[in-house]
Amino acid sequence: MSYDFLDTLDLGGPQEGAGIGTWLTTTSGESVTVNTPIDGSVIGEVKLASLTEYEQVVAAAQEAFIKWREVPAPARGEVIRKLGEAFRAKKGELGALISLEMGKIRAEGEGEVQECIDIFDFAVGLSRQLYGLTMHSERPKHRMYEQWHPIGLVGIITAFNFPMAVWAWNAAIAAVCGDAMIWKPSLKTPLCAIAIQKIVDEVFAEAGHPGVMTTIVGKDADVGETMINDKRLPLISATGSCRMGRHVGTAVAQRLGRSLLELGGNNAIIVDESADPEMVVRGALFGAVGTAGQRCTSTRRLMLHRSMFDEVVERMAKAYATVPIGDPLAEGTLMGPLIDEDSVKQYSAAIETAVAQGGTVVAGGNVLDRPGTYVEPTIIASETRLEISHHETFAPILYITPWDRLEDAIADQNDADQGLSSAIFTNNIRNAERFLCASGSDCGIANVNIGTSGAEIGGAFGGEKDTGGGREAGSDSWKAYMRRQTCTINYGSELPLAQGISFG
Ligand code: UN1
Repeated sequence: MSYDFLDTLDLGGPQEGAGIGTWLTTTSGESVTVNTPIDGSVIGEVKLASLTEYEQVVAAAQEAFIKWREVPAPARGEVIRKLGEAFRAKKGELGALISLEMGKIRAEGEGEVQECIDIFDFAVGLSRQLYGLTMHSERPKHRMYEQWHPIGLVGIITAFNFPMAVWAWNAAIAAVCGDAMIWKPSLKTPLCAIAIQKIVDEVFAEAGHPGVMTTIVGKDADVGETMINDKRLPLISATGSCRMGRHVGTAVAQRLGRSLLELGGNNAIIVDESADPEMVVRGALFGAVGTAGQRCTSTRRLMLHRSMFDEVVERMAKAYATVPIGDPLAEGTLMGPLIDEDSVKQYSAAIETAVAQGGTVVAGGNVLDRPGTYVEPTIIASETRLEISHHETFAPILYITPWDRLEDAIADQNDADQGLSSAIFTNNIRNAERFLCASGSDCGIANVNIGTSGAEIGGAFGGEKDTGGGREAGSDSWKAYMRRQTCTINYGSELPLAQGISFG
């Protein structure tokens, strides 16, 4: 297979004369082979960095930070605006590369690049809005305010499923905040990272600030471990499994660093008796089948009011049977492959367990007999909740159960280790508000008449409990990337003490 769009993206190896803004020759002697999940064929070989290169990258980022933090924030925003333009110019090619390396369909690949562009735009505006509060001092002729300064070097660790957008959420915000950063992408999707870094290199070299955004392709065991334990990186922003997040969070806490964690989800949609069944089917289909169920926001559970159960299950099963599965780059495909064989094994094991626990497969359930890692999107129905539905399987498996009382449905939806995304489909305003109130959904994201996935960048993205508590992207998530300073100024000629203390 030839992939013409790769010609437009510069994915070549190191240049001569390593320095800031160039690619280093690696000394590890190891490399990772990149296979496309489309048919398993090899699409690249990427040399892995060792700790020697890690030191060089940190040194480059430190040097870049010293200069970058002095640049006025709106001028930093101007560089991000140019980065956004560069992404716009290559949106199709970058989207196709995501499909090729990760397996999501073209529309979703391009959607992910659009998500990068959106956060760049957001960051440009934000660069003029890094506001601090002012306070009234209790002392006469005193003034108090708080200001925000760049935190320093940010370590960004990302997963395979959003090989560009999650980097962009972090990188765009960190950059306008005045930080420099080191990105360690998933070893399953290093080509996406290289394509991005090549664009970044050009934009930042032209701006005179090479080294603000750097990438290191290395193993968790050496580069990853060193990053999370490195005091020179005051903030580690990590996206991935709950197991990974627990490890990262513990290591960073041990050195009293800051971590921003965006981990797994076990996201449910609740459907009440007033909901529009057509909207439910469309919302649940995108939520559960989109990205082949490999989003942290993917819909894992569909909880139907008993009066809706038969109708919605039947409609869902029909919709699932017609999902075109195949090459994610081909026109008309709705579901591409899973990322690798290991994911296929987990998919099969989860279905087997679900059936053993009393679940009925009402759609899908099979691995496709063809090259690549293709499976059928699967629905498993049961009268009561299956134990397996407490676990996040990164695959298109949807568990459906009926409910009679909204209270029970909300309690059941909250009965998950993770707390990322949640949704209710209803036309009943009382039920909607019941779901959104303090004793309703316990997740970081709660939607009404929208599925659990596909959040916009303008909101803060993340969740509670085992999801890790971090918030990335929009709203005031930028505060995680800066340090806060409270300043008190005495413009009088007396020295009154706070709390009215008289001292000597
Ligand atoms: C993820 O799966 O890690 O809300 C991120 C969504 C996307 C981001 C998902 N905007 O589904």
